[in-house]
Amino acid sequence: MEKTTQLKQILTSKELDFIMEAHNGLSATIVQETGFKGIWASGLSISASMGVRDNNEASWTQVLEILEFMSDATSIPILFDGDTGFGNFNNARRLVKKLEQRQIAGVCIEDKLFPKTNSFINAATQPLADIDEFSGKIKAMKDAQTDDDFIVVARVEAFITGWGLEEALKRAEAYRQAGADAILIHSKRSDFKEIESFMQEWSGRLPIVLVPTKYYTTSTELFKNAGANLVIWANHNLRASIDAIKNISEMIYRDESIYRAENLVAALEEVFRLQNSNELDLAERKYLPKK
Ligand code: SPV
Ligand code: MG
Repeated sequence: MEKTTQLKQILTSKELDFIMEAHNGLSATIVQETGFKGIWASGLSISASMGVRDNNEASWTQVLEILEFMSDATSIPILFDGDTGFGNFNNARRLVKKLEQRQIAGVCIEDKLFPKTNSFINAATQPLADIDEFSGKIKAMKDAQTDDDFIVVARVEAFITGWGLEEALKRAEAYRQAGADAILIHSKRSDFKEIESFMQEWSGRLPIVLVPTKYYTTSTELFKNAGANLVIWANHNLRASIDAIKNISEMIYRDESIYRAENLVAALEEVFRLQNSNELDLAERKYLPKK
């Protein structure tokens, strides 16, 4: 099944689904092998893994290169964190074309301004996009897609920037009317309250996507009961890798030896397996001249 169709089914199915963050071809492969139905190509994680900030410091084509590796390595759908669309409607619709060419299943754009800042940094001072401008951007993106099942998720940042329920609902409804396939309602609170009130009023007008990074103590059951369609675990592979890299670097630095580290890291054979080295071995036997 096409990756776009897979993502559409995930979003529109009755059951609550989960997608997991990845930030390169290797982590995308691992997410797929784990059993997740889809991948979140996180802006935070991709930028951090590139050693830059989540402020559009990496250009959109640099990010596209990473996405291409992620997409080539996997067969489950990737939902790309497209930040604010890398410019106005024109940049955003060109992004859709380029994503489709790489079999990326969908993109999420947030109603802030380029260059964006991560939602958990100085959130209250972040300006929101003009509703009409952002709605035009969504329309242009939906008009640009050639695959009917390509997904555009509109992310509402009203709660993040200190606005209330009314503003969040007004924006979500405008984005629905502009043609968005789903609404990501984001929150920086450590509880589920404002999202829950939003979901009650929203009452299923479009599928709802949640990112519980800050309200991680909320039980998944509550997301289900509130009627959420998709939960994004947005950054835990990146954060796990930071700890793993720090620990092993420190050990080897102190020991001036890799003796203790050997049994604490993945076997080389596992690295080769994840790279699908076996396939090249077979291909060489098939295609290289016999000696
Ligand atoms: C990301 O993963 O880059 C996101 C989610 O946009 S958050 O960091 O929660 O804003
Ligand atoms: Mg992001």
